[in-house]
Amino acid sequence: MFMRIDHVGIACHDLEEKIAFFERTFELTVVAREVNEEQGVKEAMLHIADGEGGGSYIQLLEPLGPDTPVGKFLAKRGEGVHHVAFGVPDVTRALQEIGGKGVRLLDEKPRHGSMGSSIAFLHPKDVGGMLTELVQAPEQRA
Ligand code: CMX
Ligand code: CO
Repeated sequence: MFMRIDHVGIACHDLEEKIAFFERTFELTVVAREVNEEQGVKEAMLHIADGEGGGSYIQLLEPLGPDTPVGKFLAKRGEGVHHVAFGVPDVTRALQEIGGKGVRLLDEKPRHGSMGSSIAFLHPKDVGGMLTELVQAPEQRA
């Protein structure tokens, strides 16, 4: 079902400061910056490697406000790993299969994600405390 780890999402207060840290410390490069109003975030993708079915990235996330998923997370837990995203060939199909196994879906249907991808989230309480994202890259076909 999972082809790779697409990205690890990291919540931060100051996106520009964290981008500078990751570039300087790990020699990573920002390949995309986006404001995603629907998810309530300003974000940057830093490229790590390319693999079968797509690349892998670090996703830095700054909330657009306190009453957003990442805003609430920061207030409660502070900066750190917010979610892990797995690459799947078909996110709609993966949602059906995973939902059928009793895991709560935060998205019944895919939403718009970074760089033209389709994404959906699974409830962290049903996945061992890990907020889990499914990602279908734009070039992937069922
Ligand atoms: N990782 C692990 N556990 C988490 C979590 C996270 N990121 N966010 C919340 N939780 C836990 C909380 O600790 C809480 O547990 P307790 O009841 O034991 O305290 C429980 O889940 C409920 O959390 P909450 O603080 O009451 O927050 P909400 O219910 O309002 O929302 C969640 C939680 C996961 C449903 C919501 O954040 C969500 O829908 N997330 C998906 C969308 C998202 O995160 N988008 C931003 C990223 C966009 C992108 O990657 O492109
Ligand atoms: Co993500």
